[in-house]
Amino acid sequence: MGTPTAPKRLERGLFITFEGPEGGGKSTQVAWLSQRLQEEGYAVVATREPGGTPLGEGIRNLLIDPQYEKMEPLTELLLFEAARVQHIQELIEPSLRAGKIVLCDRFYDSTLAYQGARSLSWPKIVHLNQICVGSCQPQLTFLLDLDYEAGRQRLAQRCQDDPSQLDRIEREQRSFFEQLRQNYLALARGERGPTESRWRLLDASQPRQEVARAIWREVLPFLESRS
Ligand code: Z5A
Repeated sequence: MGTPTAPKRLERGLFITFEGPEGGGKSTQVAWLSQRLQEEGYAVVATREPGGTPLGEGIRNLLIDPQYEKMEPLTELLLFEAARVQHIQELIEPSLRAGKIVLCDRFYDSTLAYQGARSLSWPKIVHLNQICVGSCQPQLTFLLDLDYEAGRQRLAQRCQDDPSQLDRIEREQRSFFEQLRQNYLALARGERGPTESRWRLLDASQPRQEVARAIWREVLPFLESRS
């Protein structure tokens, strides 16, 4: 039996984030891409926000618990950012330094899109994101764009049409979800600040395999340029 080969490491790691409204298929695509990259021999860390560390997962439970329906928008913002600081320090940066590919299901753009749909000022959110994220920036960000109706249908399937299964944020009004989708589209199109070349806007209503193929096409050049 031959000795197993060590996973391939990239010189500076590679940080890829997945964003979008609920039901867009982020978790599905993170799992697929993670498997594909590992089959190609890369060292991969698949993680999520809020979460990714024991403390972050604890904060996640607070954030999505429907019993805290009275959570203040600023409290919510600070909890997302607190979980993120822990995630970056404990998992993301050490993994990138070790040359791994980090796939993250949501990152700070979720805060801009979701908390930006609440009664918080945009500059305040941007400023807090800068403090908490610092130089830990993704090189590639996929926006899996899906309209409200399609996202809700997928969510209904997951919850087996039982509204009591919805978490605190999933219980928001339709207008909230429509606003956050517009926030995402504005970010990806560079309408809320400088145009950032890291964005890739994908139609998440396509079949899973089509979305996965589109993602792979975008990831390949990054692997080639960093190997
Ligand atoms: N949030 C925030 O407000 N601020 C922040 O800073 C951060 C997050 C970081 C928890 O996130 C909540 O926190 C979230 C945003 C907020 N609230 N909401 N709503 P989350 O990522 O855990 O929650 P989510 O985005 O709602 O997860 P999700 O509904 O599971 O979405 P997803 O990961 O994009 O989709 P999925 O699990 O891969 O797929 C959902 C279903 O659709 C599933 O049955 C799949 O089999 C199916 N699916 C997936 N792809 C397809 C395609 N292409 N066709 C058909 N069906 C598909």
